[in-house]
Amino acid sequence: MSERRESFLQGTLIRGIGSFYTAKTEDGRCYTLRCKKKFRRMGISPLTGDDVLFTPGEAEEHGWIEEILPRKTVCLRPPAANVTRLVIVLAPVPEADLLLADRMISRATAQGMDVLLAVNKTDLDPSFSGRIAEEYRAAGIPVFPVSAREKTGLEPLKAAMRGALCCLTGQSGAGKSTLLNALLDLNLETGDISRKIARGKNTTRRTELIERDGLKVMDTAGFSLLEPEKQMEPEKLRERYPEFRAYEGKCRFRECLHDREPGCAVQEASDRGMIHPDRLERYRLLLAEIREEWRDRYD
Ligand SMILES: Nc1nc2c(ncn2[C@@H]2O[C@H](COP(=O)(O)OP(=O)(O)OP(=O)(O)O)[C@@H](O)[C@H]2O)c(=O)[nH]1
Ligand SMILES: [Mg+2]
Ligand SMILES: [Zn+2]
Repeated sequence: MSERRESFLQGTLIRGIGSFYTAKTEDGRCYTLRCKKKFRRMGISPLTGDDVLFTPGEAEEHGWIEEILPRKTVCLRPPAANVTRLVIVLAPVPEADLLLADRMISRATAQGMDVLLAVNKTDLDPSFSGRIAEEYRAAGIPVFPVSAREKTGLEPLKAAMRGALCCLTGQSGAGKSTLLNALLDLNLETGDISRKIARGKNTTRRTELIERDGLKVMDTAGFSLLEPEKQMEPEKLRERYPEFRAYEGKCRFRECLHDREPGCAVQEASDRGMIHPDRLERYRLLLAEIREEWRDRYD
């Protein structure tokens, strides 16, 4: 086996279309591959961002993915592997859904990813990014106001994206592809919002990894719903809120979930303006949902 392994090439999957994947090697060459049936039997599908060992195909023939190397992180929505920095794109139009953003932040934090917020379309509402920055300041999540259309604010965001495999995510129409085009001088397909709604479809359909100008970044299909997490202990959620950490162990009850229990240090911090009340309110909504799933876990 080890002898055969040495004859494999190693690369990163940059896209998958149907059952065909494209792997890019370190020297920049691209190979079309299919996935061996053994992976399906094991219940594993390759994801964009996966590092793989593969056998290249002869001439025009496709090759085969032989092995998927251990993943640092996994996202199922959007489907991506090995992302270490998540860039959530928010915009005033279509209206930003911060509960959805908090769900993404919670999942990313649980996997040890860094999170950045890119608040796009500042040309439409210059004050919106300030509101977002206020909500996430206590969590230490950096906010980058940008206008992909007017190409403003791009350099600080670009600098913050260097040195990690980044993934742009967020609602359809927030401007992920337009932003990547502006950041990296690309020509990804974008679509206007009314057309998206009319078609009920995303413009970007699949995850695509782009390497350019020292950045490694994925463009992904937007979405507007994220299912509640199953099988998650309610006590785990509070650990995913960086702004709660300073108050750990300071509530009257050790097991306090910061859900309006008496003597809650997190509530007191929020009353003193140290934690944004809306973010705390949304934490409680997510907590209620996770508790319900947890209660029904054997159904
Ligand atoms: N005014 C303004 N419009 C923008 C800006 N950035 C993007 N848009 C517009 O927003 C619409 C959606 O942009 P896309 O880049 O396709 O959005 P997306 O997030 O990639 O959407 P999906 O691929 O469907 O997930 C397009 O009409 C863009 O022209 C901006 O900075 N300002
Ligand atoms: Mg797109
Ligand atoms: Zn508490």
